[in-house]
Amino acid sequence: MKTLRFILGDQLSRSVSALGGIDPARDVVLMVEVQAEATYVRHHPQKIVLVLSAMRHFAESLRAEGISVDYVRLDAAGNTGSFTGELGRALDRHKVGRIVVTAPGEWRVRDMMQTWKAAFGVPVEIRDDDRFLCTSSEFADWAKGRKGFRMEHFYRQMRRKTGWLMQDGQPEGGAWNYDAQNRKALPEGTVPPARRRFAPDAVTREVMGLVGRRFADHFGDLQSFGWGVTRDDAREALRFFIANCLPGFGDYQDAMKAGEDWLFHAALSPYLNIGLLLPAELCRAALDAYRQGTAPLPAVEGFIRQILGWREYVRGIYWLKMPAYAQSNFLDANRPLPAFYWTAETDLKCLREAVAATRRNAYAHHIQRLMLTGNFALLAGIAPAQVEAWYLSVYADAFEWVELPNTHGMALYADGGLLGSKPYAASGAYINRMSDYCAGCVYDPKTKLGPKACPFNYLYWHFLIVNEARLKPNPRMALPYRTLARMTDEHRRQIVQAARGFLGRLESRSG
Ligand code: FAD
Ligand code: DLZ
Ligand code: SF4
Repeated sequence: MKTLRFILGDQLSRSVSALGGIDPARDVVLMVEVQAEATYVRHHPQKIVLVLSAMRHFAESLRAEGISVDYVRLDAAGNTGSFTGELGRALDRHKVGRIVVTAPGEWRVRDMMQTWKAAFGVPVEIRDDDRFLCTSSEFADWAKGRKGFRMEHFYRQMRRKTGWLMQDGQPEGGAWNYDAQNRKALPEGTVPPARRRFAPDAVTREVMGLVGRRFADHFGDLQSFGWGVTRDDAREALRFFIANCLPGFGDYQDAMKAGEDWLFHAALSPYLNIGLLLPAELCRAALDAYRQGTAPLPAVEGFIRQILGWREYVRGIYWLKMPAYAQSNFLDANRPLPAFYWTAETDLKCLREAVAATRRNAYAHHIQRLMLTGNFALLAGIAPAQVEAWYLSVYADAFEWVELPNTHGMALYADGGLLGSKPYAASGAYINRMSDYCAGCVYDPKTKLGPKACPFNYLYWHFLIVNEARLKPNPRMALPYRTLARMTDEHRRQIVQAARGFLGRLESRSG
């Protein structure tokens, strides 16, 4: 039976299930560039270029194998602009007995796919996405009957299942976790490895022209595009990371430094999330480095934890809890997103750096996302849906299955502790300890009140005050609430006054 195999822009793996059993002599692969996918949130131009250029290269690699690919460009005549519209047009071009797809990464698209059989009168086979290390049903089994979910418990089960960094049923080195050794600030004079970037080829340059014309009003620089767009590029980026960055990954995982956009991070998430790399190959490459003695155990364990643990865990939560998950707002946060998230115009230097890096690269490393833009949105009580729309649009690696749990659960605690055990709330002291931003800031991280006071300081205590009823019962919040209890009423009043003044000024500049 002739089959139409519809491949989406984040399914660019030769091993993707929709291509399983393909008959090149008979079947057709459909790939479509559509306006709706670039605008359901206004994606950073670099993300659009990455996806479209990688799609074009992937289509060429299939054609080189002798597979017939029906590829619709964004500017093709008659392009309807949506997956459903383009599938309908493709079915007019090809008489097929069935459609095969791989389950998408977003709830929104899953809903769409479920309408196709009735809309087109052709059977639609939705295959599992088996590019992950844990299936959704395996995750549901793990979650069944548990009162609370903790990444650590899930991660240990995944270590046992894969046998990675395990010896005789015990964790390699005797510990599951080397986080205590992995929290160093960057010592003065340490120079992170210069990052390997990829010069745009002719295909990418053509896409850049198209994106520049169509999406000129989207947030983000386009000309600094330097992402790889093929599997070969992505593998080269992986080799570079393993050789040059992995040895320092553990030590400086939580560090931040002005002007250093990548530090020792992998910058591989965009490739993983569109399918140019697979999670198992990243973990195996790190394990090889450990065995060969080129990377220490805390770094390798820390890296594998992010992929085998966090990445799989957030995906599990997403499919287990959606669509209700996105609706919760445990802290009743409802302020509008401040304008500086789009402009970088703020006198808080740490936030200015994080937003500017985001604009430059469509990338910010995890601690910038969690402890700067995320922490600020948490402390300032910004409405989760607005923060989530921002994260989904500004990063090259942003797809809802991974963005939403990280933002809604980890950064904003909007799920009331389903994903993490306590809010990642921090004052200026934390940022000062882990970065060099404060030295160049108009505010002072050691000052608690007054015009020089770091806003993170009074916002932190204000956050604890206004959320006391919700957060005080949490045993993991006992320490800060004991400190709060020792404050005089007058001190509390001054904190509230300072925070309200700051938030009022912020709100008048929201956008
Ligand atoms: P590294 O720090 O080098 O980590 C290695 C790999 O581990 C990453 O490539 C990534 O695939 C995986 N990883 C690490 N942490 C996480 C995590 N918390 N969740 C899932 N995977 C993880 N990641 C995305 O891929 N897409 C997103 O849209 C996204 N949104 C986020 C939003 C917020 C508010 C926060 C706090 C985190 C978000 N993350 C997201 C997780 C994490 O910040 C990025 O995966 C990471 O910064 C990617 O850069 P890297 O490849 O240099 O990662
Ligand atoms: C992100 C994105 C963009 C910008 N454009 C396209 C596109 O034109 N065609 C396509 O197939 N996929 C695109 N994508 C990725 C999709 O948004 C992604 O596949 C869905 O969100 C499902 O996760
Ligand atoms: Fe950020 Fe406060 Fe430090 Fe300024 S003083 S860089 S606002 S933490």
